Amino acid sequence: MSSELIQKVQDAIKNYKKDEAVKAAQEALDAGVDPVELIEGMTAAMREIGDKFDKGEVFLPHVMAASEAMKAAVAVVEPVLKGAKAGESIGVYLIGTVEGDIHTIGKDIVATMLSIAGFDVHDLGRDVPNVEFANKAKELNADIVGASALMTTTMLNQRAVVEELEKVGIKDKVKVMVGGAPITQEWADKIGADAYAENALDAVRIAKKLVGAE
Ligand code: HCB
Repeated sequence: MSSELIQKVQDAIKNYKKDEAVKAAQEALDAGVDPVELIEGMTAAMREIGDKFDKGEVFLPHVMAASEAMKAAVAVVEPVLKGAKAGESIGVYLIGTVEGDIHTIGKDIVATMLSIAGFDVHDLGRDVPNVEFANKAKELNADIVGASALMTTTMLNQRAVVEELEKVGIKDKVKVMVGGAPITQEWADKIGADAYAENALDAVRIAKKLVGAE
């Protein structure tokens, strides 16, 4: 039952049907589907669209329509997740999508899940200048800086963020976590990041470990 309802949301996203995605997401929640499982299902649907785009089977307007449907469906699930938010802050997590990159869906999901887990999350948004990550991290005395990059071109700015943190003298005080579709553990190691997270659940688990909350 639960998988059928998740499938319904996935189909709506893959068919670019925003209203249906919203309706199906609400239906799934009402039927008691786990909100985290629901978001994971949506993520898988979005990845399929990305693969099709890669193969030239769909084009940018399709990707935009699917991402609009996904964002609308995520918005239905978010209040439910936020209702489960933990009380006291376990650390300050500064997150943003790197300079030159406007992909926000994954970053937003990570921010929501971290916030539910008890982090005090500050979201810089998208296309964030490298230096802004460093300045804001210093100002907030952040525990973790999370830089999201979805393109092979913009992932280079994750390295630039690490360098900016070094320049303002806080690289040894703050942990850097990197994520996004083209990112790997190998890349994280190469640029001197402290951690790589493959998805939002991973991000929460690793972030908790980094601040000693697990
Ligand atoms: Co976009 N796009 N796109 N896109 N896009 C990608 C990323 C490509 C891989 C598609 C492809 O070619 N196969 C590709 C990049 C190729 C490359 O590497 N060079 C690409 C391209 C080329 C572009 C444009 C340049 C297209 C154009 O204009 N010609 C343009 C970018 C402009 C720019 O940024 N300057 C563009 C635009 C768009 C939109 C606007 C249509 C839309 C984004 C809407 C939005 O975000 N508000 C979009 C989308 C949706 C995608 C795909 C299809 C899906 C991305 C997504 O939302 N995935 C993507 C294909 C793909 O990723 N395979 C495609 C779902 C989320 C939930 O997964 O991986 O983002 P996620 O996040 C995960 C995970 O990575 C991790 O946790 C998240 C949750 O589980 N994580 C973190 C992410 N950040 C983290 C940070 C942390 O601290 C910790 C963990």
